Amino acid sequence: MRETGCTEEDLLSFLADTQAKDTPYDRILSSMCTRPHPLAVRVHTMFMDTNLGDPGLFQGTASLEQRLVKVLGMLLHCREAGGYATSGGTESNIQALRIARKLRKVTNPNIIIPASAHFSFEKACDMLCLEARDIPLDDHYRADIDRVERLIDQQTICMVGIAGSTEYGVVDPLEEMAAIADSHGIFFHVDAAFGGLVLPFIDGAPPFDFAIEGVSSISVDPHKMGMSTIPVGCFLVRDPAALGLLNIPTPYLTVKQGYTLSGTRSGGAVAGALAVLEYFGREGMKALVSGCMRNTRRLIDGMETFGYPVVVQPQVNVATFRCPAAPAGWHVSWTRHGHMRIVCMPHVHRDTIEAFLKDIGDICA
Ligand code: 0PR
Repeated sequence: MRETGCTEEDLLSFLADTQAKDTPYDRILSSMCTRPHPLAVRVHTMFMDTNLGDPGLFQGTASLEQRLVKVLGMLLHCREAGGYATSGGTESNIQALRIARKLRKVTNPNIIIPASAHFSFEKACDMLCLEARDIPLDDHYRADIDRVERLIDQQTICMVGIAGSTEYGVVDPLEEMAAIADSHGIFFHVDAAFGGLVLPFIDGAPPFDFAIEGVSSISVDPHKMGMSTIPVGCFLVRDPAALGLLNIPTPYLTVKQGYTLSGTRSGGAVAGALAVLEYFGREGMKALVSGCMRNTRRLIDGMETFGYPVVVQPQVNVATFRCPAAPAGWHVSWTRHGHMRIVCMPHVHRDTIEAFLKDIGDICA
């Protein structure tokens, strides 16, 4: 550390120069995050000094968190769901597995999980000493329902399904999976970190949430399609009492026990997330999602015109292509199977898609 501090002017100039090295969102086609809504930024600033880790001190902000849980619980068809604002899908997925582990005490616990699952589950299994049993995928990159049952045994504590997979944007056969989990009395967690704020706004989308009877818990992230600031996810459980399984004593805080994984947590992004959802309402979210889905379809049409077929028809705004290389200056990502992957987030406007397609066309020419 410097002995004497530098001037604010020098510091801000250094920070601005450094920030200029970041890739601007206009060129990012690989991210599930996006530029936050201006309202989220404003509200985040308003609440940035609050600490939800000690909710008795910030009762107003804590009530906003509970309101966020209520809004998302109702959207996902469980008015009575319990939950809290996490740092994102990773924390929510870890918490789901912690609950499942406490519900069924066995000596060598395993979980049944689609091979397409997000890598956060690998972290969770490592931390919780769980064996992960992969469900092979079908031709549509979804969990192959015919291969689920045989993976289950007496040591299985949880099954996971994905609503809007990270790489291919597809939804697992969740109703069938839930029925199997239910028939074995197994906790069933749906990772809707991405799809949870997309699927409710698409007409004809498959059921994925608490409307399916066997669904025990859900991860849904406002910091993805909810246009909030980072970090805010939400972990929801059908039975609020399940959260109590995670309680540990917090003797010197304003509340005497807590179930969250993180300790200190800013209320900034949480209040911002709620603000965006209230400001948009279902209509606004539907308009946002429709735009992203329209752009996804335009991208697919355009890519196919150039002879780069879509790998699988996505159910959310994530498209994958059999295409060997991206034009210079664009950030796409590549799936573990070597397919080009583009996420049509709100910052990826129609103009952006057209500019990308033009550059792809120039490569072809
Ligand atoms: N579950 C699913 C289905 C996800 O897609 C992700 C993240 C998670 C859980 C974990 O969420 P958190 O990262 O909030 O803990 N999916 C993206 C991914 O890993 C996250 C991301 C976002 C990656 C922006 C890169 C990026 O630039 O691909």
